[in-house]
This record gives sequence, C-alpha cells and structure tokens, in this order.
Amino acid sequence: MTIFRNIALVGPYSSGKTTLFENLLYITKATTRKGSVSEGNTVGDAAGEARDRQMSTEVTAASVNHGGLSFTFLDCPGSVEFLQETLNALVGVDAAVVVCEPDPARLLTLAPLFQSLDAWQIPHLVFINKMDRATAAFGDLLATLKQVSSRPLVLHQYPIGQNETLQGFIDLVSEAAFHYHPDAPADPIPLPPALQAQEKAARTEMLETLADFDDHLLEELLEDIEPPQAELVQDFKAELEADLIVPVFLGVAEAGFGVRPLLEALVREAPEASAMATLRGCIDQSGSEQPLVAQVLKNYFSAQGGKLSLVRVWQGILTDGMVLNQVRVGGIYRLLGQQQQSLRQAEAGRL
Ligand SMILES: Nc1nc2c(ncn2[C@@H]2O[C@H](COP(=O)(O)OP(=O)(O)OP(=O)(O)O)[C@@H](O)[C@H]2O)c(=O)[nH]1
Ligand SMILES: [Mg+2]
Repeated sequence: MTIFRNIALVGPYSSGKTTLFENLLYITKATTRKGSVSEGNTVGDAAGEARDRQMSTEVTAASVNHGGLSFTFLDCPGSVEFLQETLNALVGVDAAVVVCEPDPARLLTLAPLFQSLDAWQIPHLVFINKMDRATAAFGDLLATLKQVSSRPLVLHQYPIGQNETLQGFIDLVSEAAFHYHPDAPADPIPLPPALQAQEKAARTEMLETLADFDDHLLEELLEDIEPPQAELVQDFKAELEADLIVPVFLGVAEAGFGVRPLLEALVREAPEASAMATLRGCIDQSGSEQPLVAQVLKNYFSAQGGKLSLVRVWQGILTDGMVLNQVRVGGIYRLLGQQQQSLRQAEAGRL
C-alpha cells in the first residue's frame, strides 16, 4: 500500500519556496537538472506570468517517490496578491513547511500565516532559508520567530557559522555536526568546540519543549537519563502531527544546503495522510464500504488541456470515468509541474 505525504511550501514573497521545491525535486531524482528562478527554467512558475515576473503566481504540484513514500509538494505563491490561492491549497495538505528569511522585520510578517495555520490546525515546520544572508544573530532570529508563533518552536538544527562563515549545522537529536557541500550531501565533522555550550543550551531547550507533551520523556529528564534518539524522533512526529510544536530547520536552498536533512525529517516525522484524514473527520469508520470523499483545491485551465483540477482524496478511491456531481472524471494524473503521468485511479491520501 502506498503511503502518502502531502506538503505545502508556504511563506512570504521571495523567501525561496520555488528554489527549495526545485531542490527537493532534484534530490528525489524527479528531475535530472536543477532549475533556477533567475534562469526561468524551474518546474514551478511555468505559467507565462510567473516567468515574466520571476515570482510564483499560482500553486504548482509535484509528486515524487522518496524513502518508500509518495510525496506531493505544493509550491505556493508568497505574494499577498495570491494569498487566497495559497490558503485554498493549504486545506488539502498534511503539513506545511514555512519558508522564511533570516531577517527579523520579515519574520514578523509571518504572523497572519501562522494564524491561518493555527486556525485550521495544519501541522507546520519552519525552514529558515538564506542563512547566507542573515541580518541578525541566530538567537535574535529565534526570539523574533517565537513572538509570532503561538505554538512552541523546537529547534532541530543549530547553525555552524552564519553568512560568509556558514559552514554547516549540528543535528540536535543526534548531536552530530555536518559540513555543507553545494548540491551534495553534508559530511560529518567533529562538533566545533566553540559551539559546545550553545549546542547544549539549544538541545536542553529542545528536550524540555518535547517533554512538555510527553511525561515519559519528562521523567527521563528529571532522573538525568539520556533519552534514546528513537524516542525523540517519535516525539517530534507525534507532537508535530498533533500540531503542538513547530520544528525549525535551516539552510540555503539556492546552494542545496539543508535540503536533504529537511527531506529526511519529512520522511521520519511528517504526519501521515491517513492521520490527517482522521483528524479532519473525513474517514467514515461506520462500515466496511468507504465512500469517496475528495476535495478540489484548485482548477487549472489551458487552451490545449481544458480544465484540470487539483484534488485531495480524503477517503475511498477516485477512478477514471466516475461521475461526481454530474461531472464525469476524464483522466487522472500524477503531476510534476506541467508534466502529467496517467493513473487509473487515485486512492485515499493522494493529492
Ligand atoms: N542568497 C540566497 N538567495 C536565495 C536563496 N534561495 C532563493 N534565493 C533567491 O531568492 C529569490 C526568490 O526565490 P524564489 O524561490 O523565487 O522565492 P519564492 O519564495 O518562491 O517567491 P514567491 O513564490 O514569489 O513568493 C531568487 O532570486 C532566488 O535565487 C538562498 O538560500 N540564498
Ligand atoms: Mg515561488
């Protein structure tokens, strides 16, 4: 059985969502060449208006296989002009990655987006992008983010350096340090001695926040027992799914820094499509028959292709030829931007 994870990339205008999306598609081998926004050859932003303005003007969907899972990523526009487009798509995902810039003034503009995510109980994580261009110390950036998030932030990574000195990150679960390489996996390195105190403080805060929602972990901390890493991963997953915490990651999407660790975290810790369907009350457990529950998130219109609807299947199976509300389904596709791959059916969880 296929396991689905549907993830929206959201955040302020120009924070790097399309660049991150492009990197995710490249890393998961859905594309063989990484596109760039400035060169106008990304999978996202294929619409003429988006290319002309070098900004996203509508949602782009791409489905990829990775880590034994089927991911659908939605690259959402950040400009307030297209806010409704983004909000419409958000109701169909299992989690959102809030992509933001390390600039306190711009971080404050996240408040309305966090409010929408909170109101609809959409589990979300934060990816602080453009760490090569931070305008404040990391601690100050986090303090600003905490002001705008109603859910507690839980740092998953700690940066090694910043701006010109950015070298890599420390994974706070494993306490392993890594050195970034452009468009290649990061290498393990010894934990820099100069960062040991900050790392300890950040890890203690991470553990204490996770323990606020897990009594077992709290007991371990009180008894000075080192919790197993698997327990921490399990806590991140359970507490994210329950929309209790906001895990924080960082990187430089343009160089591919931090994109693999983010993806691996989505494999380990992002909510299951089935869990979100249950949370939304879309699963009818009364009988063995599972009637179809599907939701249209967006319609695309093109001169050649006609109307194409972006649909989240919450329950049951959508099959080609089905008649829904007097409209016959004429073709089901898995999307990679404008590329389409035909499917016979779309089962629960697929977007
Ligand atoms: N310095 C730096 N620039 C970046 C990084 N990531 C993206 N950019 C640049 O930031 C600009 C905006 O990137 P996009 O990926 O189009 O941003 P977006 O969030 O998709 O923008 P909208 O969809 O219009 O909201 C482009 O010029 C990118 O090349 C990064 O990590 N560091
Ligand atoms: Mg974009």
